[in-house]
Amino acid sequence: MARRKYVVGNWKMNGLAASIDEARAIFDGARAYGAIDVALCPPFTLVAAMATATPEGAVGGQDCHSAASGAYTGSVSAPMLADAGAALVIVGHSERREGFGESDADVRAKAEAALAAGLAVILCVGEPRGVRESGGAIDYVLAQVAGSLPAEFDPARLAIAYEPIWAIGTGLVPTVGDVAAMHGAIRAQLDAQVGADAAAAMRLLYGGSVNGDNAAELLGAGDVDGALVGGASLTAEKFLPIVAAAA
Ligand code: G2H
Repeated sequence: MARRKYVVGNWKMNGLAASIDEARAIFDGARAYGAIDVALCPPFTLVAAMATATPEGAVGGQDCHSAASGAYTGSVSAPMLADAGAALVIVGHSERREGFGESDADVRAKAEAALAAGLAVILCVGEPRGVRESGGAIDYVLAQVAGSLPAEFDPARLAIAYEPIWAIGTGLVPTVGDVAAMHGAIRAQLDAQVGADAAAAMRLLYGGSVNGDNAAELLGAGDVDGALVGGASLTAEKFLPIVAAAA
């Protein structure tokens, strides 16, 4: 089954109102590449303005709460993101799992809340350096997939991003062979977990130090349907070469 390539920018805690111009430049530039899905996930403060300024319906949040509303100071719910114009949300990023103690069950609840609110989901998984070095990366990541994936979902609306933690923001990247092996293992597990048709429809993204120089190689690895990009997604100059490599 043909899956459209998907390149998503995760701005993390970067971006002020003036950055909306950069987002516009990114979406304008990406249009030249045709049949490819491009999305940007800015900080919450920019979601509504960016969604209004960029008509593609491709702006998302970087996290959401699993509850729809309530006494959760500082949190933002999935229906609130949708209300602000978001079309998607990232859940389970390692900077949330590690920095905020989010478990697989938490990530699964967030994914379910997001889907119920009509958002598409990018669900992140990835192993720490010690696990990679001890040879347990695939088992570790497959356990995250098993524990984080909602019981039922539209496979077209849920992508998995494999982001080895040791590759995030470090300039280090796995070998193409390691990326292909991990993505192949995730696809095989999805096949067993959700069925062959759903597994074949789901997009698997690679994330971790993707840039214009390494994108073509990483995106060319087996079972890689796109990229989740942090630092290199903040400007059109850095992000569009990655989009071009995916096209
Ligand atoms: C991994 C990635 C974006 P970077 O977190 O999710 O960030 O590309 O800066 O490594």
